[in-house]
Amino acid sequence: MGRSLLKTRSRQVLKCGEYYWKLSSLRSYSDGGSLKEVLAKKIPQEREKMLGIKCLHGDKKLGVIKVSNVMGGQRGLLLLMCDTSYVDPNKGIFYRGIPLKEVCAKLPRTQKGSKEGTPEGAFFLLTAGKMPNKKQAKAVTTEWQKRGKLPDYCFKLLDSMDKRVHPMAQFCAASAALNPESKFVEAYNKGAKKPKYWEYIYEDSMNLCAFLPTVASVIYCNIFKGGKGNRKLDSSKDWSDNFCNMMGYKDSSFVDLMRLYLILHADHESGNVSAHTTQLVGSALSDPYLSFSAGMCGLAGPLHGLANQEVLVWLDKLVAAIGCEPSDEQILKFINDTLKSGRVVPGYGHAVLRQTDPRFSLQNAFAMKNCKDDPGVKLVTRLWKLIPKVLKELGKVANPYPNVDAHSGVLLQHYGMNEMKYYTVLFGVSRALGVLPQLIWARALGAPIERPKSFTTDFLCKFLSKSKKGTKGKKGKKGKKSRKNRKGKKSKKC
Ligand code: NMX
Ligand code: MLT
Repeated sequence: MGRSLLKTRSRQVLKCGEYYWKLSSLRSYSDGGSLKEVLAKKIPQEREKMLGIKCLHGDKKLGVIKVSNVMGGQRGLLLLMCDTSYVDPNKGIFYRGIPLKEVCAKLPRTQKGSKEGTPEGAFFLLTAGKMPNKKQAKAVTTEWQKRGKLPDYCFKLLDSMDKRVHPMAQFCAASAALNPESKFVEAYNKGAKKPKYWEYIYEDSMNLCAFLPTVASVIYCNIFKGGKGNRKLDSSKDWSDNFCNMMGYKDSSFVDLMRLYLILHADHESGNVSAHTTQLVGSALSDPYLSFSAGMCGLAGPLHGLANQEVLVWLDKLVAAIGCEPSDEQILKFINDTLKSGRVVPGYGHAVLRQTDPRFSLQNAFAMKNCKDDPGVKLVTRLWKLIPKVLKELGKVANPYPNVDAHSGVLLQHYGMNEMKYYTVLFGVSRALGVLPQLIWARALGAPIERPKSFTTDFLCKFLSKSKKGTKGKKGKKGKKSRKNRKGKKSKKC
């Protein structure tokens, strides 16, 4: 592009920036401020950057789309933009550019005596894009304590649920049912303007996060503890501690495990089913309660979050079949029998990762420090060495190594949480910390409604016979055949 054209384009960018987002009317805030203040400062800069990229580079190509990509679950296509986190196939997840291990090490320890950072700090990091200081992380904890009183109608809904309704179905129902609380819906109906949407999505996200420990603990106590349990938030406790306390767990080591768990499961860029569903539904301007609920319906699938339940079901079957301390040969036979029966080995494999998931390794490190002699932990650690060998031999599994779900259940069981049907709810509570910041940013940057174009098989066959013709040359015999095909009524021979 010529210099003068570039200048004109850049001027246009600034012009649209000023016009559309009214940059000058937004206050500027210091970096040490609250989460909302940091966001309010960052958003105008990011809007300007995005607008510039779109205006200057909108027609650049990011790659080619192969038929196999489309038919293979869009694997490998660069289709989504997400700044909260990024998955490197070999190194795993980075929150805002920081490897997860470092995130865990650096998050401020705000609770006296705790060895872990808080999920509230992780929410700050994912949302604001910077590591919070102690005061900032603590401020999120205080905000969530203040906002956390669950409306009565939600308690009533949960109390009315039949115990056979799966905990994840209850979690999805309660999250969606909270939508009368939506500040976004209220503002939208009053005619709020697009540049302001993010502020209401932010309010809804903060409130939803604040409600989740109560929602999730009521589900736990209703299904597994005969409805008994404390339903009140304690202002001296952080988010995780309140959650554990309301479920009836007081052990400080378990609370630390919960803090770690809720940090580790929060975000995994935006292509995974729960994050993408939340984004997709949010793009129709459905409020965060509905969008999150939709994402959670996706997390409830056995190939996604429900795998943490499936792992424990599978381990229980293994122990029932071959005992607590089986030989390697017995384990290998059990794995092969699983595969022969047409089932996957839960907790292993990944669509993007090509190495052991660092979230698995971090849980294993916690286990080695706190409960290395636990029989479940020992078994999971042994399986880590054996399962990849078997999966590699199949020759079709892209990633034979363990993912996040392979470890979490045995740690929970060590502390007495044996209700495996409940495990995915814990994953869901954590996932809010990633998908909601993604939603705030989508509205802040004015992301449009998602609507990819689909095509019919017939279109594909016609397209393929045309491209076949192109490669064979116009005069070739086969070229003529395909021209005939094109004239024919249906081109089914692709
Ligand atoms: N056990 C047996 N077969 C497997 C496994 C596994 N753990 N992982 C992949 N395969 C098979 C897969 O079923 C497919 O077979 P086919 O062609 O006959 O349909 C083949 O290997 C190729 O699949 P991949 O390209 O390796 O995996 P893909 O990207 O399609 O799927 C998962 C990724 C995670 C869905 C898959 O690895 C899986 O089903 N794992 C077990 C379930 C699980 O642990 N899910 C949790 C993922 C993490 N999370 O929390 O969401
Ligand atoms: C996740 O955490 O969402 C899972 O690892 C699945 C994924 O990233 O595809």
